[in-house]
Amino acid sequence: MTKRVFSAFTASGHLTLGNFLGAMLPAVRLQDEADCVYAVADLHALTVKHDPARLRARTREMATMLLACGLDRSLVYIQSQVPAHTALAFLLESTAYFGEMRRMIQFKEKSAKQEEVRLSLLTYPALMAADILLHRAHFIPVGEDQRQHVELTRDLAIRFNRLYGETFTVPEAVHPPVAARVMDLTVPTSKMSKSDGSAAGTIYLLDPPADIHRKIMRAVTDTGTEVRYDPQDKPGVSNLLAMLAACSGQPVESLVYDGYGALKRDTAEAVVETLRPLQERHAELSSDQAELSRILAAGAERAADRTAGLMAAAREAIGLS
Ligand code: AQP
Repeated sequence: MTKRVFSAFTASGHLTLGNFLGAMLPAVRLQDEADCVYAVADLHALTVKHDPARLRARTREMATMLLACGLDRSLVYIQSQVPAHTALAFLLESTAYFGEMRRMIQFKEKSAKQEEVRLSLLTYPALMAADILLHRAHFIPVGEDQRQHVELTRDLAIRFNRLYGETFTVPEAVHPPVAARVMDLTVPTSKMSKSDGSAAGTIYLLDPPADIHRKIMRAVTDTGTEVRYDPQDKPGVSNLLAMLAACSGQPVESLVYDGYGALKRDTAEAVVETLRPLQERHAELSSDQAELSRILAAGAERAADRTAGLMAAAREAIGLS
């Protein structure tokens, strides 16, 4: 049986090298062996303070980037253009417990940083579960930070199936072997993030080569001069080694360096060369906005068709008429 794959990217900022190595590159590779669907999660971006015009622009930029990085062989669409996502989310909110939502690490971390916490920040893992379950996905390529949300999705699917009869496929997260958690270059103990990091510590996929070189050459390294992969004791150096391994395709153990300078130069070069084709394709696709709108509208229509059966089954199982 062909395996089904789904993943989504929140339109909360410009995509980063963390998003690329943690989820986009694995997603591209899965296309050869599975039926893949990828979405821009614009609804997830409403869970924190946002600017409407900026959200609209970022949603399109992100969709363009997903197509540019090679996912144009998959079904790509915008989450809010398929109403079944929010319809199924309510059925899953009605399956989830307040206690388990409150325990989500992302909720704890993000809510601690804000004065006015939107209710959707608490409940959005049910929407994420709906995104995944709607497509009856077997595998979810995601970075390490999303492990807990995929676990919750599995719990909700199992609970719903037990209470109302076999409806959902129970999915599994797949993480890349290296660079599953790319760290901020200036604070290598924090995750590289689109909305929550420093510009100096974050490599954005559309950064010009000179910016990438500068950010990597200034990356915080660890005390001592030894180059060794040890994320616990040497988080800065290990982050560079993981980025270099993921971009060059070489195993991390094979990367041998005498000092930090050469490691930084090679890492910067590898990142620039990895992003170059993606940036070129992004420029081409961006020059035809009408074509982009057509691709996304067709994607949303196909996604709505593909998910209608599952949505009907979930409604029937839970007792809606
Ligand atoms: N630093 C990272 N290293 C590896 N993978 C990462 N991902 C995110 N950051 C890293 C993976 O990228 C995919 C899309 O993530 P998302 O858009 O759902 O956002 P997120 O996980 O909440 O992380 P961000 O990019 O930092 O966004 P914001 O700023 O909105 O919180 C996921 O598979 C994620 O694991």
